[in-house]
Amino acid sequence: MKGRFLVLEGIDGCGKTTQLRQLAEWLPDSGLMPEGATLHLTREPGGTPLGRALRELLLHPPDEAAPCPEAELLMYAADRAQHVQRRILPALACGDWVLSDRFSGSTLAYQGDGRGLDRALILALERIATAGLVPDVTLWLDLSLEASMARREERAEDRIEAEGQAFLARVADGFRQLAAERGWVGIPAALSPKEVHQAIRLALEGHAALRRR
Ligand code: T5A
Repeated sequence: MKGRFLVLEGIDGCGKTTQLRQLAEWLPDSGLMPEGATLHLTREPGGTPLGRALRELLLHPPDEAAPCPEAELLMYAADRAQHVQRRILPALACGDWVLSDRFSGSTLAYQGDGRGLDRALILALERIATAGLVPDVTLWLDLSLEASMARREERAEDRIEAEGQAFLARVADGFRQLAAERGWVGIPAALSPKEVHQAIRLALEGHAALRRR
């Protein structure tokens, strides 16, 4: 028996954390998960103890420790390798379900489209870090750049968010392209949290990859 792997992707502030919480309440009793299966909630970076240390260095490093783009790419890959090997694959092997806030698509969008690092190199690292694991469903929360900035206006920015509007615009374009290439489920994320949750429920209930086998 193999579990299912679900991922939420999108630009900063698109509502992943909000929706993850709502899914945590709904999914276990949705009738989609088999009896006895547990739902594991996780995120990247930071889904393991090693990942939490890397997350701090990636998002809130002291100035002198801020990684260069290439080091940043390798740190996200290291976080993912540990996450896949220590947390995601063991859970899936038990028949459990895993719901992750971000996965490898984020690296293609942020380090690829945002930073301009070589796509072939990122894809090679993706193969190592994921060990070939592909999400059963990726939900892409599609939010405009303007709405993302407005939602985060009052919050302190982390190192990636502080890259500014032009960077985030490239990331947003990258996500749009990836969603089309990889068959992600697009969810209109500018609606109210309740409406977004409803759209996600409908998408999951009708998704072929989540039917009982
Ligand atoms: N990163 C990550 C890379 O560069 N490469 C990688 O490979 C990976 C994995 C992660 C950072 O690392 C980068 C991307 C990120 O910059 P993070 O803290 O996990 O850092 O950052 P985010 O994933 O962007 O988390 P955020 O908290 O910023 O955004 P969320 O989780 O998408 O949004 P959420 O739910 O916290 O909502 C943001 C605000 O909007 C409101 C919420 O109340 C909150 O105030 N909101 C809504 N308002 C109106 N309508 C709705 N529908 C709303 N939904 C939420």
